[in-house]
Amino acid sequence: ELHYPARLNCGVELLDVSAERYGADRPAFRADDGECWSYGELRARVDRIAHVLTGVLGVVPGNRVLLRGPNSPHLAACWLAVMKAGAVAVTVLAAQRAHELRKVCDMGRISHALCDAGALDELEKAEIPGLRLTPFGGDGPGDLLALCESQPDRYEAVRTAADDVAMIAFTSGTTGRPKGCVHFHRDVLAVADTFSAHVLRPTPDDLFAGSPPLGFTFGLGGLVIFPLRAGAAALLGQWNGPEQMLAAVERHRVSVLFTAPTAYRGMLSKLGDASAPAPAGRARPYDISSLRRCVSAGENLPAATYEAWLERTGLRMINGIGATEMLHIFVSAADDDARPGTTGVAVPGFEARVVHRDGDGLLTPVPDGEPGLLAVRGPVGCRYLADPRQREYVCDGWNLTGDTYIRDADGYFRYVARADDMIVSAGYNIAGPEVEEALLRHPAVAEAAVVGRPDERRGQIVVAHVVLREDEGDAAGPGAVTADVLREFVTGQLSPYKCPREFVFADSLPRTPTGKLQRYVLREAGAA
Ligand code: 3SK
Repeated sequence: ELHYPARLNCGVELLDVSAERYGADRPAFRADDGECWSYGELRARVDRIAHVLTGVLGVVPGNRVLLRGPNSPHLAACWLAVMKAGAVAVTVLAAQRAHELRKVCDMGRISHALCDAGALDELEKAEIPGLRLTPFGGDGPGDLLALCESQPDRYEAVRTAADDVAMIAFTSGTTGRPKGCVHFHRDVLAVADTFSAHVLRPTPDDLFAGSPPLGFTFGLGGLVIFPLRAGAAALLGQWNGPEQMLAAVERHRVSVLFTAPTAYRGMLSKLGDASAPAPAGRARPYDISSLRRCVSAGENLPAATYEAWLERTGLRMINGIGATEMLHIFVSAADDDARPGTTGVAVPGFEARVVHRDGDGLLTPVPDGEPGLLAVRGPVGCRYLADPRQREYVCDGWNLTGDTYIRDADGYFRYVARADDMIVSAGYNIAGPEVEEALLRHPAVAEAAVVGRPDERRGQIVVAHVVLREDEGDAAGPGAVTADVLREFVTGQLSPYKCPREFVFADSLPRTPTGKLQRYVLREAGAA
């Protein structure tokens, strides 16, 4: 069990305590252009921002401060300064548009915003009444960094309580209806002291990098909280596509990578065979030998992707399931404990089980080997900001994540589907992800989404939306990969009733800004 003192400021713990423990000269944040801030330099920058927040912008403890921008050392420094000032960070995705920002500011009662100077447009367009907006990284006299110049480089952090609110993370999940998830100062440390400390096990020599934005708690944890708690460094930037990510790993010698299964598949398609010649446009193959930990979350990791990554890189991915409601990952496994095709076991500090929920909200355990709802409890949990959906998420002290899982007899959890992604066709229960996994084994298939479409006779029929890989499609000859080819391919692996009746070929699939598949968009389009 984790024990934290009653007074705890997670910004101080992540920065000042780590600087003291591991050395203020050690690297903390790196940027793609080669800039590197040590722990000591980061602390000075954060403390000056905290002075500006409280002394110039009038932020008081408990104020909610919106943070917006692409991943960068400056954005992460702003987040730490908000923590030290005892205010509440509401980090949003750079991809969010004016009407979405308006909603977040309204629901989150945001008083101040710190925004990357390159990402101001949508926030200005949103015209949020009473919002005090300060840009950073620009060149105006009102820019945060200009305001920092005259500030002292040490700041006495607010002595927050461990149970004071540190952040509100907004999620629209895969359904498009936003919810604000409230997390305390102790929660921020708890995710580092559970998943990161026991499963990831970073060292101070690690360099973390990855694609998830800091506005998604997968990114905030993986690229700020975990490296700082371990005295390690993070490379913070934006990489558009697999080639840029592979090049960044090679150039900076990244050792810990956080990204989603789709990105791992994208990188695999650019890595080719270990013995193959360099990809077009490169003198030699990517050298990613610095990698030692590859974390996959945000979506289910198909066994085929896990195995292909292992074969190509020699590395066993760390699969995990997390949720914005739970802040980070709570079921996972690494090294010899990893079992392909499963997500893993409850992370030390958490309990997980598979349950059935009756009409009164009572939970009963489901026997091993049978599907049911994943329920989890531990040091962090769901606290929605004034939302009746709280009662659906938290029942009897357990958090119901909305995922259907099977627990194997040995305690490993096997993903089936999001509970609302189950397809019922002619009385059969079909999990879309199982069919997607079968499709993804075909070399020409880059992405797949399998959903149900209403059908008079069968209730629903199985429809597969498929994106073909450009190169593989060409190799097979244009038009060679047809619905019949894929149907036969799936029937070779799964019972015929699971086989899609219809195939829709597309150039891309609808995804949330955090990269999750929006199956509901495909379902609604099919039902219309
Ligand atoms: O939502 C998710 O999938 C997730 C995964 C890992 C860590 C955090 C989150 C929110």
